[in-house]
Amino acid sequence: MTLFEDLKWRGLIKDISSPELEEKLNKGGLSFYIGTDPTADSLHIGHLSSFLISKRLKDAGHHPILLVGGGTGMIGDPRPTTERSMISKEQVSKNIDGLRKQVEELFGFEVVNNYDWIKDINVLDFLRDYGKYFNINYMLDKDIIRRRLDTGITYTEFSYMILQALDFKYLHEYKNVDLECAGSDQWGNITAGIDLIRKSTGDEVYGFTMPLVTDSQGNKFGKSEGNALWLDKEKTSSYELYQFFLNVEDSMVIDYLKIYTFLSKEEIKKLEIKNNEHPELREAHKALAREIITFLHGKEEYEKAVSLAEHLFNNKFQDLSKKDIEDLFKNQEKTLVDVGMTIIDFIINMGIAKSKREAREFVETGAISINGEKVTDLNLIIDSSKFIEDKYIVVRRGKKKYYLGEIK
Ligand code: 629
Repeated sequence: MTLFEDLKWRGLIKDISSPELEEKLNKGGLSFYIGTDPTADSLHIGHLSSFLISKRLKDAGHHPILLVGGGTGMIGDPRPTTERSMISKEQVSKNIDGLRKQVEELFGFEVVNNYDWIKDINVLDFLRDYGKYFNINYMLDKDIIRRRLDTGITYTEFSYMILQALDFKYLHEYKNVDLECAGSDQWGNITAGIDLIRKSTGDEVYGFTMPLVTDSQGNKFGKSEGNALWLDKEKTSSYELYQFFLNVEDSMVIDYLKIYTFLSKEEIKKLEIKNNEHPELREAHKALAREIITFLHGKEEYEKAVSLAEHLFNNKFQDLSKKDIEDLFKNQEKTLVDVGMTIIDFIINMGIAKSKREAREFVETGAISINGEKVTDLNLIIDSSKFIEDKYIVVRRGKKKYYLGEIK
């Protein structure tokens, strides 16, 4: 398969500026760029697919440049609904440091910052050298802008596309960049750049986008309980990623394998058959989690995530660390408790039972376990030895209900 056929097969091509691009992509040797604004100090799953495309292009012999938008990040790319709140200049520069480090480590791309050239353009040059190439009707016709006309858009955000277009022109002139790629929400900005370069220099440059990744309902993919899944393991643990990918919809898992992994067509086909014949084995899901976590955080982190999942499955917490407990029970409410209570008072304090009678019944029927060990002694004292690293205590009632206690 050629690079282009592979990208198509993976479902990674949505818009493409010209059919000539196919041959150019297959040939190799293009310098291309992808941009991201420093809205946070880490990328999240929503960014990953387009960064992985860039990695695919890199592996096929093209030269990738990541542009971090130190300039554009101070303006904010218009979203379809409402104006963005501006982020402080200090925050922008902190975020850039985080992104630069992460991208260099994960992807090995050359990184540039558009603040370096945008900061030197004065307002008169901006209007004369760039503004003159932008017809207002052309700008108003861009999808995102059209969608904002009802709710309103400031001149600041309206100007954003000119900045992104001049980035492309700058990188074309100074870094031989001939291609910009991104998610499909960026199509308007990419074509603005292509048109600016054609009008101002006569050169033909290219762009393509990939579809935004969604679930089967068309919702943006990559949020766990409404929160972003970050690529920084201090913000989102490998265990949380593992759980997330193990639970993606069966009907979508093969699509995600194509988008998020470097597994070959043959390997993915095999997993597709397994997923159809034995969905309960979750082989495709496990491969997805394995490939992504190993790529992002390494083999050891992946193995740790699997091991934590097994600990939970086997109800075994004795040998875990504080951090492990925090990863496992991230979304669990914690109850602050005193050391030295009897098991009965402890159960009531933790909100597991409403009365002593009920608490005794739970213990007598063997429904309670502490850190994975079944409690049978009605006179057990919950002393400090019961707290993992002098901090947490995990209680399970019945088969599924967990409670987390923390020393007061
Ligand atoms: C200056 C800024 C440029 C080129 C690009 C940019 C950033 C661009 C943008 N990108 C999104 C972001 O920053 O807003 N205007 O979060 C995001 N991107 C990755 C994908 C995307 C896109 O980083 O392209 O489509 C998400 O999948 O939304 O000269």
